[in-house]
Amino acid sequence: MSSTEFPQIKIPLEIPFLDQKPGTSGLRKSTKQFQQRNYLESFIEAIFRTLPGVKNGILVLGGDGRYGNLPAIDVILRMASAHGISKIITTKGGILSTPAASNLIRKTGAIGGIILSASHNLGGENGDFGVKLNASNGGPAGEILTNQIFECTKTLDSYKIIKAGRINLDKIGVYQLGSMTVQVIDGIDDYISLMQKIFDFDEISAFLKNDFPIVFDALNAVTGPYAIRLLEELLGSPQGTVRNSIPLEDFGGCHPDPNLTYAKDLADLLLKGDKYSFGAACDGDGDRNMILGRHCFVNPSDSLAVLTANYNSIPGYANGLYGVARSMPTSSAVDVVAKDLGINCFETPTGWKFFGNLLDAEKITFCGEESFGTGSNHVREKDGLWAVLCWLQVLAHTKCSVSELIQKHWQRYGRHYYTRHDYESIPLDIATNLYRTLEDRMDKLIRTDFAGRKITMADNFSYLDPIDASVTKGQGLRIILEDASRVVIRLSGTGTQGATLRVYLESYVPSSGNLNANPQTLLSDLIKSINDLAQIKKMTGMNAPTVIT
Ligand code: VG1
Ligand code: CO
Repeated sequence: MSSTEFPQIKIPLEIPFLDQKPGTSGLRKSTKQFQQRNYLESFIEAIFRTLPGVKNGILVLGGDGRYGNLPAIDVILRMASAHGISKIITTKGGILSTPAASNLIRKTGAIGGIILSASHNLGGENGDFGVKLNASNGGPAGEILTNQIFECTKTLDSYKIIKAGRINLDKIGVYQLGSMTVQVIDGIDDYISLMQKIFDFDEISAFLKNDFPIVFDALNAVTGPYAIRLLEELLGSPQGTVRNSIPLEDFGGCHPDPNLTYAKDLADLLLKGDKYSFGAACDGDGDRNMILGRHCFVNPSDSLAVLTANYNSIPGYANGLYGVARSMPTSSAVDVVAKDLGINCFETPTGWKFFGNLLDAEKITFCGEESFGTGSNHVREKDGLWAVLCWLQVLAHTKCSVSELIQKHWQRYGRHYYTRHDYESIPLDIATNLYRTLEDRMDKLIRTDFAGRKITMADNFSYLDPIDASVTKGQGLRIILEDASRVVIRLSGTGTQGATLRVYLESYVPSSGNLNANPQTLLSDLIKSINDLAQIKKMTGMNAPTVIT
């Protein structure tokens, strides 16, 4: 095909203001904002001008199926061609989970990937949309690159695109767009074969068939087709095991955030009913996971600790772990296991990109965040279905129920009681004022009383990356007490309505203590004290958090 069939045009740009939050590996905004003229194009132009290797490079492209995905893919394909990308690998229907995209980038030697998703935020015309950029290691673009892209958005005056008809993504095949090849692949296969390398499917399958009924809720988001293939077709669970399995543009109204509030139907099935022994859900783009057992919720911080303690049940890791890492607000449950195993445990700021260097340098094998994120060195993103398979493998290998496994864990290591309180949609000025006021007081808090104990440390968390020696400051206010209890306060970087304040609370009870208290009760003195100290109720006018985990 001659290039005259695809004339390249340069469109002058009135730059919309892209108020990308510093440090985020993409742009996440309301769908309405993305519909503004030139909004998507500006950000994509900045990416193509900044990302190394664009000329003649391979790029992976896909999304979680939410409203706006297909038109965005069309624009990005035509802009990629105009910028000299040699090949785009995309998928049938544009459906590609974040961990599957990470795998594809690594497998194909791509210069990176663009994932269209606002992750766990609502979708649809009244929901959110997002563009996430991943680098050539398969992980979220790091601070340096994202800051360069943001700088670039400020000076754009035009963008490049070719004129061409829309490629039909319903069919697998190879297409030509100007000088660029578009390869439409199935998108599921590569991920499934990666899982088959890590797990013993026969062992899991035999275990499930022996009276261990499971249920998975894809919340009408990206994981449905992956979960059907894995759980129903390969592991032999009955049809219907995967609920809400078809990715829909508005997620069928589901809020694709796998927690006790937004995945309530699933939670009720497990916590109140007796039909299932195991339940799980993933978020919009498939990188988060929630694990439930019969009458039992697995806190994500505990999940990381339990998987670390049982790593040798999983064939892909049976040779040992390099080390582990957790984000700062994640509970210290995994630290205790790491110590017992004699491996390093790193503490990073919130956000998966901070694990990238540690994974690349083979300092860690497992990592996780309290926000329902668990993953390993198999890709450079957190991976929801991988975590589900890890749990099933460990249960199959140890022949335990979820609650038995958790109880045994606490009996051995003690329990890190943990909760997170989210206050959503606070007016920005109020949230900033609350945070700044507390921040200003941090120095003076040391050695004062808090919940009947002395504060031994109070600071704003700063991270020195052990690999590239970069320093990231201002990652959350933490108050540490003499008994190692912790309270952490952060402002969310992913919310799109006003500000979200997150309060994280943790207290350790040794194995000789009460291991089965209600976390809200056990942590009530910390909850009250931080409310008093930061004046959360008074300043926000909210009597209770929006979400309690
Ligand atoms: C939240 C979580 C954080 C996670 C991030 C992206 O960020 O707390 O742990 O890495 O979402 O997850 P914040 O800044 O809102 O607290 V996802 O599923 O959007 O890739
Ligand atoms: Co996500």
